Amino acid sequence: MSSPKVEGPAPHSQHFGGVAVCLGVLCVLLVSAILPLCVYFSTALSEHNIHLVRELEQLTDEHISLLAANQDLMNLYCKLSVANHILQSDYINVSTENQQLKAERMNLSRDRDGLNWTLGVIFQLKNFPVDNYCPYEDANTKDRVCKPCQVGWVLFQSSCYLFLHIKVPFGHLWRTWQGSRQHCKNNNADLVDIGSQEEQEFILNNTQAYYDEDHGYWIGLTDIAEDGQWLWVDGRNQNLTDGFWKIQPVWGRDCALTNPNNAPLANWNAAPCGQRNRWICESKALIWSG
Ligand SMILES: [Ca+2]
Repeated sequence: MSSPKVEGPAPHSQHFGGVAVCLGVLCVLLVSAILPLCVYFSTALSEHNIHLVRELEQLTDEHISLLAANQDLMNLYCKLSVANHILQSDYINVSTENQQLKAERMNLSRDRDGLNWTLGVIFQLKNFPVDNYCPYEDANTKDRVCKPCQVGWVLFQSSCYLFLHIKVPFGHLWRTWQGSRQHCKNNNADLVDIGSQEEQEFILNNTQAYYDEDHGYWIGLTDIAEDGQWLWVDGRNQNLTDGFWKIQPVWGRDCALTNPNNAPLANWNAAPCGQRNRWICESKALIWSG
């Protein structure tokens, strides 16, 4: 009889055992490799997370600060808007006041110029006829109101005129050129000086033909000092080709008169200075506003 034969492990079982051991070793190796990595990454993630939390806290703080700053800026903007509105209102008020002050300044300048004019007129007078220029407005209160011209005189531009056809209707009161001039001087005036077409036309509108066509109204123009040299009473030269002559003056006729019988702009005649005529006085207006 044969004894039972003891058999060793089967070849494929030995093979699996080896594989299992290898796998086990491999697992151990893997675990030993992964574990540090897990620890590492876990630590890293934790640190990163902490860092992010801090950044978040900083950003939150900054956000709160920015919100506060924004609120401050909004408040400041509101205050500045109110201040701007007030300034605009003030600017409009100041501009209006400025316009009013400019207007007042213009009025004051005009008043000053007018007063200087009046003073200049008064200073030229030997005696100021206050009753003629500034009659009582109210006899009870004795308040005076000054007028540009004396009573009976006519204002035109910056002058006053006295046409003597009113006060001397009769021939025996007509005067020579010198006598007429003296009458004007006695009234703080002089014979009229005609310096413009407007003045010439004004003169003609206030005179009238009388007696005959040789008679007119003496004006302040003569060549009595030097024949042919026609001068106004203020010494100003009058060219024979200018002015409003009807015809060229001839020798022996040394004083000029304006003649209502002639055309308005071909109007002046020369006449003997001793001829008696009506006359026209002119003086500066006492009040003149320019
Ligand atoms: Ca004049």
